[in-house]
Amino acid sequence: MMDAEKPLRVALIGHGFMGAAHSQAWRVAPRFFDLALQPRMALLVGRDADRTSAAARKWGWEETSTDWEEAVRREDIDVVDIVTPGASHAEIALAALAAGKHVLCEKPLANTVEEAQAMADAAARAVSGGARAMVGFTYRRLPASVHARNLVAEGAIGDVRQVRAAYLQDWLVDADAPLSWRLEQDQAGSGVLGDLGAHIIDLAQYVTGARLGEVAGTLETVVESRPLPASSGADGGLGGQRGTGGERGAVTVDDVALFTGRFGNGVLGTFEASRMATGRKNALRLEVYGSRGALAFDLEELNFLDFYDYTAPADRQGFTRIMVTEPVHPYVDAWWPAGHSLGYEHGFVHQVRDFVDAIASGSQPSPSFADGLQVQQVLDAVTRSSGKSSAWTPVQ
Ligand code: SOE
Repeated sequence: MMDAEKPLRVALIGHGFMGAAHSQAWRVAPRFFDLALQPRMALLVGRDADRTSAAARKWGWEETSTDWEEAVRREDIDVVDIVTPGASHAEIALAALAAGKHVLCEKPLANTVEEAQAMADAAARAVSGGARAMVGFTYRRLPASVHARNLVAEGAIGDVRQVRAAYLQDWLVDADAPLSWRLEQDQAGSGVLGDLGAHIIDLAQYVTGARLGEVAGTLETVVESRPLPASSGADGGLGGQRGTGGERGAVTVDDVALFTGRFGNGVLGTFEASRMATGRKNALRLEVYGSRGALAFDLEELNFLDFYDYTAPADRQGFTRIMVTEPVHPYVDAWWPAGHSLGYEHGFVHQVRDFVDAIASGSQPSPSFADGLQVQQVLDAVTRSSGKSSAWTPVQ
């Protein structure tokens, strides 16, 4: 039995938007879940000493550093949590795993399949030394997502016939929204395909229990140059920031990604990811249609799951809006009484709960780095397919 008071000393590498979400999760998870190990927010790492110190004071990290390799070297760090731009995921994760640290890495796992493969191989090697690794697809950790997966698995909608997934934002509709690392190939690996497309690929595969085997897609850069940012903020963009109004730099990634996928069981799915969907702020929608019913999940109404029972008498068929806020629903009993909603940040808190549980029990975290590699292979297949007039392209 693990000592429930044994600390799990965490180093967070990065402190942009995901730094805030992960900090909140490390702080809140032990207050709402009985964890077998007690996370300690030991070290926050960032490039700028002043900004990192300010973030540490704001979110409750004990120490700061501007050197991620310190987090990897220190014997008094157990977990390295990576929330940097994708270009540094592999380097940091490989070093941390080699040092025997547990690693949590934001999505997408890496910028290339080669990097993701190296990370998955390193995570597999590290298991025998006790280290565990997880990739951060948090939307599968919302109660409605888990409930949807359970309903599909128990046959509530019968055989899956078709899948539709979209993840739409509009923070880049303005051509004068400034450049940021998310718009540069060498930093982000891809644009909306990896940023939002990765989420709907993972969620569609998680809910249906099937994996994509081939895809045909199109990537589009709608605005090809943008004003250089007024400041070098870690997350630039994401709405609100203005450009310098002067010199412009090239956008080297996609703004819109559209693709068709065929799952291993032959089922077809359509996928849309966009940062140009005016009025859509964080609109992820997954629809799964089956022989006996259907499910629909909308992130902007994440406490609900729409369910259609095709076996009901014809005079009373219709989509039922399930409020996924009952204690019987996944994760909910740790929070509030029935009907009291959860939010975007709770997926991150549940992620910490599940990661700490896996570390404490020695089990394999899910999604693993191998799962992250498979999503990277889908992203790569869409990219290879794009420009081939959407030819079907095997995922490999
Ligand atoms: C920006 O598109 C972003 O922050 C994504 O990078 C996150 O993964 C998503 O959860 C919210 O939107």
